[in-house]
Amino acid sequence: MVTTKLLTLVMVVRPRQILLGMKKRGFGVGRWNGFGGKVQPGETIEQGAKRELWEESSLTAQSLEKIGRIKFEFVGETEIMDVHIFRTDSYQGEPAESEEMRPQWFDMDKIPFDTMWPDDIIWFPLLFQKKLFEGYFKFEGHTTILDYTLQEVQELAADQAS
Ligand code: 6OG
Repeated sequence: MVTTKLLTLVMVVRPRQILLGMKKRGFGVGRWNGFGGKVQPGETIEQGAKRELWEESSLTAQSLEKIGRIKFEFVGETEIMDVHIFRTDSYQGEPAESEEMRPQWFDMDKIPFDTMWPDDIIWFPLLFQKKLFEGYFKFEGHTTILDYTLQEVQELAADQAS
């Protein structure tokens, strides 16, 4: 049976820079990524996104813009990761290292794609162009994309699990 796991990913931006965190443990360890994790029972996707951002970076987001949704399948695994992606440029606090993440600002033209999930280089251009998008990536292991789709969309579905 295929199950779906609801996850969040928050991209924090300031003029010409983006904040990424080096994942220190767990899924995606050793890679730079936005901040996020599993949505907990009883919270909305956006609440989960803000909570994870705060837990992992010490930043409080005033508002999050929903920018994308990507479903990830890993060959041989029955769980689909349904990742809801947000962007924010309005936040409070200073990024601080947590047990899970070591945050660092990167210039938009110096993104460390070599040490990121391989899908990122494909959808980051849409993030920078402020386009909304939906995608699906099929992975073999954690480094090979077997196939994918990525579309720009006019709007994203409301905050719901399906
Ligand atoms: P925890 O297991 O740490 O949440 N995530 C991905 N992010 C990118 N850029 N590419 C992927 O390609 C990803 N798969 C998962 C979602 C995992 C975090 O990693 C993100 C979550 O923010 C496969 O709680």
